[in-house]
Amino acid sequence: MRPKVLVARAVFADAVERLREHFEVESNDADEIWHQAELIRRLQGKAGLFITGTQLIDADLLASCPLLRAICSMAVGYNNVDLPACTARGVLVSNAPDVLTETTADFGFALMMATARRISEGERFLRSGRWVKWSYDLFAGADIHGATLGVFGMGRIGQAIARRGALGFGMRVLYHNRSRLSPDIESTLGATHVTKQQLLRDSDHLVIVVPYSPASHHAIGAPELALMKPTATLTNIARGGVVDDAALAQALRDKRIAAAGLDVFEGEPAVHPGLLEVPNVVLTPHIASASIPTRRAMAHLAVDNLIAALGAGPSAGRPPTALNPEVLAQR
Ligand code: 8YV
Repeated sequence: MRPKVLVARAVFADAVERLREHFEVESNDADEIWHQAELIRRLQGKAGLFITGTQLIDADLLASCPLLRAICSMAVGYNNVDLPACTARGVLVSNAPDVLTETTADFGFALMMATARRISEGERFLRSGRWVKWSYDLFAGADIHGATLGVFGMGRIGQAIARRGALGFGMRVLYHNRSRLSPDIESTLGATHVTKQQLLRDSDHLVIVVPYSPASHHAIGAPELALMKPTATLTNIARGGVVDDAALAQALRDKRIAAAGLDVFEGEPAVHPGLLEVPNVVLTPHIASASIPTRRAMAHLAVDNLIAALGAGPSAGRPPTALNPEVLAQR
C-alpha cells in the first residue's frame, strides 16, 4: 500500500501531482483554513504532511498522529514547528531555504525603499484626488543611496540585502547577528559588525531579518525604538513577534521614527489597529517570497523533501534540506 500524505494548503498543481506519483494524496485544493482539530482529524493514517509557514505543529498534534513520519514545509522559517518534539517522536522535518533568498531580499529592499520614499502615502494621496499642485516638500523622504543600512540578523537573506545596499546603492552597511561573519564575507559585503545598540543608534534604514524564537520575541520594542534616529525607517520581513507592533504603532504616531515597512505582523493576518491608523507605514500581506518562480521552487523543494523522507524517488532517505536528519539515522 502506498503511504498516505496530506497537503494542508492549496499549492501548485504540478507539485501535488509529483506527490501523487508516489503517495496516496489528500490535498486542500479549496484552500480552507482548517482549525487544529480538523488538521489532526485529516492527518489520521497519514505518514506525510506538506505545510506552509502557517500550520502549528506542536506536541499535541504529534501525539494525536502516531503514524506521521515526515513533515515538509515550503517556508524557510519554522517557528510554527516544535522541532525538538518532532525529533523526539522520530518525525523528519524539512524547510525550504536558499530558493527564496534573492526574491525575499529584492522585496525587503523594495519595501525599505517604498518606506523611505513614501511611495504608499504618495499613491493614496494621488488616488484620493488631493494632488492639485507640485510642492517642494511633497512626500519628501529619506535617501537610500549613501545612507547607513542596518541589518538585524545576518543570515542568507540578510547578506543578500547587505549586498544590494553596499554594491548597488553605495550604502554603509552595519549588522548585528549572534555570530559574526568571517572577515572574508564581511569584506565582500562591506559590512561591519556592531552591537545591537549601535545598530539601532546609527542606522538610517534598519531591516529586520532575524528568525523568530522566544529569544527574539519583541527584540524591537519601545526601548529599542527610542534609540533610533527620528529620521530612521524600520522594515520587518522576518516574523511578526520580533517587533512589538503596539510599541511600533505608538512610535510611528509620535514620530519617534520616520516610517516603517511591514510584511509580517503579530497574530497575522490580523494587523494591529494602531498600524492601520498611521500614514507613515507601508503594509504588505506577507508576500516577500511571492514571485511565481520562487513560490514554485519552494513548493517543489518541499515535495523533494517529502518524497525522499518517506523513502521514495531518486534521493530516497536523503531529503535535501532536512532540519533534523538525525531522525533518519534512527530508522
Ligand atoms: C512564506 C516565509 O511566504 O519562508 C518563510 O519563512 O515567511 C515566507 O516565505 C510562507 O511562510 C510560506 O509558507
